[in-house]
Amino acid sequence: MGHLGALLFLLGGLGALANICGHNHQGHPRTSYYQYSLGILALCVHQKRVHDSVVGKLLYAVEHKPHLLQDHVSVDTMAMTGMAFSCLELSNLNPKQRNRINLALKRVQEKILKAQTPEGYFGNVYSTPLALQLLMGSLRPSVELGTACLKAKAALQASLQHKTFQNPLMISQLLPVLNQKSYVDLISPDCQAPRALLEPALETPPQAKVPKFIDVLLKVSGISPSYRHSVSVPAGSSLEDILKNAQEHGRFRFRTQASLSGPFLTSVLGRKAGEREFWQVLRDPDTPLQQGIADYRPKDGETIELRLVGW
Ligand code: B12
Repeated sequence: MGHLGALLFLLGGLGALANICGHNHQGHPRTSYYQYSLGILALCVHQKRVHDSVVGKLLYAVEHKPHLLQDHVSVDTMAMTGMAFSCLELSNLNPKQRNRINLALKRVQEKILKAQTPEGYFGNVYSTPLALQLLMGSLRPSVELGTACLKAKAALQASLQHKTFQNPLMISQLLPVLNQKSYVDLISPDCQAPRALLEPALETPPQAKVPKFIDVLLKVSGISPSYRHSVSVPAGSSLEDILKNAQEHGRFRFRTQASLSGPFLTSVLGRKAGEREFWQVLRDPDTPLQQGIADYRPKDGETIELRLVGW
């Protein structure tokens, strides 16, 4: 597995471990099922046993909460949950729960297979690496599974030609797949094995031309008064550059928080997202972006909406 993949996985795992036992009164974890699963997986690959009641909460969620996860992140969460179960199944750390783990794993796999798009992605392009990590390591291979994985891998390979993977965290989830590995293989890592890496994208030499400018309409909704303002920036600017430009030249204000995925938008026009709320980023008409503000580069004439929503 690539060092980057293992390192970012462990960093994320450490963060998630701190929250592993925290369930609130509504019965969901204080963080998310993604982080809850990541915590169990990180402990499991180090062969640390967690109490049956901790695993039991995740099993219960898979058994009884069909919509346990929000849309855009459900495949990622299913995949992480599945990897936690795969590790527990392989390591037999919670033998009393063996049958339930086995069934939950089957259910998670079926759900991910159902989420395959006509292009071949499981969920979206960025959830496909984690989904493939889970499915490729399945202890129950079948023709259906093999065909679905081949299709997904082909779709991923095609996306690599279009520089879809620029974000280090996303690359860290993809690299194990390119090496036919998954986080579960960290139970006994083979550090000497030759590694497949991503070829650095060919840089196009800078053009000595006058930069072309683009106009982007920035909208804020979910709070009042709402906001609409057109921003003119050099072509190729990121959405973060656009927000900075709007802040420097007008009444727009925003704040971010650094995360492993990049800057996470936390506050807009002085309104901080509260608990279980977030500033969603959309492109007109009503399409949530699949990238964060530092990675997404709007096109000329696009309308970008920042919408305060619950999750
Ligand atoms: C849970 C989750 C969310 C939750 C986070 C809240 C919470 N407290 O759990 C919510 C619903 C708020 C969310 C929002 C978004 N998310 Co999200 N999210 C995830 C998910 C499933 C797990 C992240 C996690 O817990 N990691 C483990 C912990 C230990 O690491 P961490 O670094 O501390 O995690 C924090 C950051 O990841 C941050 N975060 C979550 N999503 C995103 C996205 C971006 C771009 C950034 C910079 C930070 C960020 O919140 C996490 C919890 O505090 C990942 C899946 C994945 N494959 O990684 C997608 C994922 C990272 N999200 C994604 C996206 C696109 C978004 C949004 C941009 C969607 C949108 N159109 O608005 C927004 C972010 C907008 C903003 N305000 O900047 C993509 C990123 C793809 C890419 N190219 O980088 C992923 C991979 C999902 C996917 N398959 O499309 N997300």
